Amino acid sequence: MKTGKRLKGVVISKPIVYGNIATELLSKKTDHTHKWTVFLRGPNGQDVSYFIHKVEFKLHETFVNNTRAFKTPPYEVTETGWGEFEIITKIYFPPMSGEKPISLYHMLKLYPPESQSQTWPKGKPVNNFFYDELVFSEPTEEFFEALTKGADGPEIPLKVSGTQVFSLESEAAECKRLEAAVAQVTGKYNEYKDRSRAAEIEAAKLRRDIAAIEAAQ
Ligand code: SLL
Repeated sequence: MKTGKRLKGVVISKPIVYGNIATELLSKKTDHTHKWTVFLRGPNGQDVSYFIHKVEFKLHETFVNNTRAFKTPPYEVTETGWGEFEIITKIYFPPMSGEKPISLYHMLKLYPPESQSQTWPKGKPVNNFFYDELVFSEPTEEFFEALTKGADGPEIPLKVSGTQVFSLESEAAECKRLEAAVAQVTGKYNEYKDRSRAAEIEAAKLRRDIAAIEAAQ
């Protein structure tokens, strides 16, 4: 029965990967310099259409028909062009979910990072994609059922392989890096706190000395 009733206190999140890959065109017949693909998919390359109704990519207005909509996967646009711009990816959920669409803002990258531009091998693809999670708070009963029943296989791969660069292993490694950074910052903070306390003590002592000298005059 379609009730639209929401499940109190339930939060469910779905991992996604979105972004673009670009390669330089080696033979340029027009002013187009790159071929690129912008996409939205599961981090394991898996189908995410069981909880998505439609995906819309809004390209720069210099493109013909610049809003490209897909009701079925793959959710991706491949184009050729000459410039970088922001792409808005709007994700629509099934009507029974009662969820508003979510917009993701992605900067299309065609060129390697500045620091690597001299050494970048010709024709090597430039990747610019991100891991994120769509969070559904108090989903409707029907949407909850779709979200939980549709998942097939692990949602996040255990290890990095090929183009699957987000994994539980890389997430754990990033946690370690963040913990090390926090420890380093805390260490520095304590070090500066000690130095600042010592300087305050020294300043107080100097103020007392000055007062004593002034009193003696
Ligand atoms: C820039 N602000 O100047 C950006 C705009 C637009 C890129 C980039 C169109 C391709 C076509 C195209 O690549 N536009 O003509 O179909 O860098």
